[in-house]
Amino acid sequence: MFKLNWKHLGLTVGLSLTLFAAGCGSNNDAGETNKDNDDKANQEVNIGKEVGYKIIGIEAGAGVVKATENALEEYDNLKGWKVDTSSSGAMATALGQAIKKEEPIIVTGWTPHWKFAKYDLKYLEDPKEVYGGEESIKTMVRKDLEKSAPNAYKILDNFHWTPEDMESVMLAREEGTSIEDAAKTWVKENEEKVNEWIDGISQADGEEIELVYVEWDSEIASTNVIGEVLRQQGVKVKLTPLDNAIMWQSVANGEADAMVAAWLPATHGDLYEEYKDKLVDLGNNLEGAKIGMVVPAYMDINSIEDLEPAK
Ligand code: PBE
Repeated sequence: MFKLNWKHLGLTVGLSLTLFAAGCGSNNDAGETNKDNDDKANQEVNIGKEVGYKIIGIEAGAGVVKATENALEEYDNLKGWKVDTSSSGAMATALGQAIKKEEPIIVTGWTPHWKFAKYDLKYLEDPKEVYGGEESIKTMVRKDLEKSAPNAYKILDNFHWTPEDMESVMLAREEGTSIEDAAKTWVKENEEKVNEWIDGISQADGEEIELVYVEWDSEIASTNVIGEVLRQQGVKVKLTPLDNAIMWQSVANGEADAMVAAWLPATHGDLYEEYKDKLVDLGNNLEGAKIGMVVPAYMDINSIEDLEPAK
């Protein structure tokens, strides 16, 4: 009780000082202060209006696009908003152009991604947790791969790296290196890590493997790196880009051998439920992934809940 009174007293004194200071300001310079306030009111930005109540999406089949469509349903303030689908490349171009002009933009984003190294960005808070929390990326292979390609299977099972590893490959490619060279360089410079993946592997000559992936920057990086390691061990490797749902389906029905692009539990949760009984889950190849709405750090907004409803 006693303590509380003292706190109150402190607050009162503090408040009076603030009022006093504010009072002094308007006495000395009343006109100026009013003008400032007027300007502020006029400048009141409506981010929703500025971005046309639109979120820049990527490929229609991506989990982050589906999650964003869910967000538009879940958040009352996002009634009337739209998510534009295109491609990961188009999203990155739009983001780069907006940042050049310091214009507002909202994109469907994910980590790991080179955009966080290149630009100052932030995730909008998602109090309803529509985008889920931290995710892992998992490796899924077809049934019986262990029998037909035991060495490749073991290497895929051992494949595990960090968001920083993945980002460095993505960044090299973004800066103009071909993905083949970026993957080779990473493998060369990370011998210790790669040696753990190929530990105990006898040369896998004669084994063949088809890796399927989606042309997202993160998956281009991971698939090419593990592809390069398999190749160096004598495996004949084919990389096939597909749509997300088809990627899952092709490994589940045995048309393709493996994928290292399963984002779980949330992003690809629906596809996992559909196909999990037909797949062999080789566990995480990366921890610390995330998806969400991403904006440039200069935008004066922090939460999805603060976006204005469409008019
Ligand atoms: N992504 C990258 C994918 C998973 C990997 C976030 C664009 C998706 O949304 O499905």
